[in-house]
Amino acid sequence: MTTFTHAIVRAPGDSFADGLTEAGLGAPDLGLARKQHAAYCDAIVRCGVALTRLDADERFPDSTFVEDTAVLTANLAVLARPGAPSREGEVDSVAGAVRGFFRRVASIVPPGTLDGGDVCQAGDRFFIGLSRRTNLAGAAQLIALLETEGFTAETIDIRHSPTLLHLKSGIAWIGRDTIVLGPELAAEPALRKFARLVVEPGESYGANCVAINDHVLIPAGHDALERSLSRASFGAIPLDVSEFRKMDGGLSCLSLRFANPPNDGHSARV
Ligand code: CIR
Repeated sequence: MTTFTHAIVRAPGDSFADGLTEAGLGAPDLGLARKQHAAYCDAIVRCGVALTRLDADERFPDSTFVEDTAVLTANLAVLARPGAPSREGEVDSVAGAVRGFFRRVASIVPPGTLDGGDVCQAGDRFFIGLSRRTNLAGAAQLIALLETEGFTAETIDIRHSPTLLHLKSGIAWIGRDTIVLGPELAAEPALRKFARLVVEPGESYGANCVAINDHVLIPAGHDALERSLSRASFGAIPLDVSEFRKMDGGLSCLSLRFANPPNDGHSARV
């Protein structure tokens, strides 16, 4: 498992409630969302990660979900091209931060679309969700880029699932060859080789957890998941992300995590 040293985050702006959502859970409470975001940032710092905090951007209500704007690997950063037109412009300001860290920066280009939430790294393998946001062209571009770095990558089609917005809404790789899986992807053949913690049907939102160094951040109230992580010797940190859930987001979407990229001060676009 990569030891993460850095993460990029962006607190929700005043326009947060205008973002895209199909959750049907009501309008988010902005004050509470900001408190939950602050607690999330504190937890990441406790996991040993230094934060780059981007300014809130009122033009883009969903821009707190920074994970969707890029895919960060050891040496290569890929700027995504979000599939929702209202989110496309989010990439520019993240690109500035990413270029400060990475020597090799590439971009998904039209006709490709790709949301970072559809990209799950499992060691030297990547799984890329084909979703309502990520199309075949975007996935093919990312696969070609990842292969230049020695990774293997394959797609998982989630377009049949009415409940999964992104691949990582339904799976999380947490290290030690272990994947947390929601019921929607429990039978997915590409994931059979991993040790699997399948969340209970009532806790499917818990599949969007995120491993950061020695801890797994999980949504609060997912007690069965917390117990099964503990049985498998993973330490869980439960965090309340109720207001982000109302906007179809969760724990992984709120940060872009990476490890000591080798920037020699000469960022280049490839
Ligand atoms: C959206 O629909 O794009 C946002 N409201 C939620 C994005 C959540 N991102 C993620 O799961 N990676």
